[in-house]
Amino acid sequence: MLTESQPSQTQLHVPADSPLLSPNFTFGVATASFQIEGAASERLENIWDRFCQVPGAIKDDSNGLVACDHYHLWEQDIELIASLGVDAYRFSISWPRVMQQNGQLNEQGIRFYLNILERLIAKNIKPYVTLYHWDLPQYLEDQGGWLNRDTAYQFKHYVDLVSQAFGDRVYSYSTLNEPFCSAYLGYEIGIHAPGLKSPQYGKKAAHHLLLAHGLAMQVLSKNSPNSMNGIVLNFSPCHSLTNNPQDIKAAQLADQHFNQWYIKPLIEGQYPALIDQIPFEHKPDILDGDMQIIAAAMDYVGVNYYTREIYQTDMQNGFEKVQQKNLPLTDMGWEIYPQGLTELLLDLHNTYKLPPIYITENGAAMPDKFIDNKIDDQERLSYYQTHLMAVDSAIRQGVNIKGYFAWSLMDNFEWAEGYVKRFGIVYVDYQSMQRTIKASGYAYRDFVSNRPHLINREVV
Ligand code: GCO
Repeated sequence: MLTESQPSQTQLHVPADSPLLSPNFTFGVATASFQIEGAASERLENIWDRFCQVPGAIKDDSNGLVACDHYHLWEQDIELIASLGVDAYRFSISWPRVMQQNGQLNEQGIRFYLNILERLIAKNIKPYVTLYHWDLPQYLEDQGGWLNRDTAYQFKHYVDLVSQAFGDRVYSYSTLNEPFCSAYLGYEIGIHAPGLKSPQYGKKAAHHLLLAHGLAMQVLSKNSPNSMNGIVLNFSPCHSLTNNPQDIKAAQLADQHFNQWYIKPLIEGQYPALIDQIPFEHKPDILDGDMQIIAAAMDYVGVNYYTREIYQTDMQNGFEKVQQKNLPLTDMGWEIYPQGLTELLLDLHNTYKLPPIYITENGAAMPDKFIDNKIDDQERLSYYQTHLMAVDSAIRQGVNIKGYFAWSLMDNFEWAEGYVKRFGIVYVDYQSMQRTIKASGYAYRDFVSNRPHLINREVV
């Protein structure tokens, strides 16, 4: 099913002394359950199944019922991952696939992931498992979802059972992927599932997500003490449109809301000072002991980076996002701004006492053209080139970064954007389900496969 059609292409390259070439630096590819698996009838309904039924919620009116059909094609997909020569594969567990509504494991769902874990290990690919990439079982949403504190305890229970079932097969666990997106996009502005919209909801949902993370960390340190356990956060550096103090303040405020609100409690056990300024009705319900639970020690922090944002002052909310014209954009309309990744990593390093960092997602949607059985995605390739150099630069300036994952292994269901936006380094034909490696995928393969320690090993 995989077409062999390598386009002529540019390569990815870094200087010979680049820290990215160290044998200890991990390269991987990433996916998420709802975005690729399909086979919806073999699991419980989740909040994205329901959200996809809301007219207008998904740009192309699509859903995750089939997606990339990875549930049935997982064996060839692991062959594909192995053929790229990567060290690691980051994927997520679908909570509604492995749990039943009665709180017991769904053995068939567990088997699916055990097969994947065992195959990856057999192929010497490290499994990086995300435990929550946004697909909450719908029955829990019916009980309030992330606005209900009990959901955090339900998550703990689910993590307890799956981590026991997976035993020592998992190299690394992330509790949550991007709690900002779950909380803000899902409960505050409603452009993601479950589609609730209230300024009062975002930070309440966020608190329960962070609590769920902390509770899960307790379970993981008991059930899986040898895996590397942490969380994955998304960040966009917030820049001000002008040097005017009002705009600078606006950008700082946005940064507190969208970036610091998540990392600070995890590392320092407290929310940013902003918590004293927001209206009482917007504040989370923090019980005694919550902040200690949230600030559990982590083995690593995952950083997802795509772009920066630009803000100006606004009388109502204090800040307003500015869409600048004439900037280089991806197909998502996101500015291509690699220096933002270096800046972000240095900022995090200078502000917090962090465990090692992994870049758990970075990549770009581009308007791919399938011509002569080839996808010559030079723009995506150049995005990877410049962002790898941004990571190189941050490491040279002292940031402890241990790995990099391309988002994404293959084109998939891009949430509210449906299937129109393509992030893969592998192209997916959604009719035939055929996978075709893009020029960027070949370049990534050649880059990771030709690292000096691998070449030397072959020679010996
Ligand atoms: C994310 C998501 C991915 C998206 C990607 C592009 O963690 O934001 O993990 O699911 O597809 O970010 O928007």
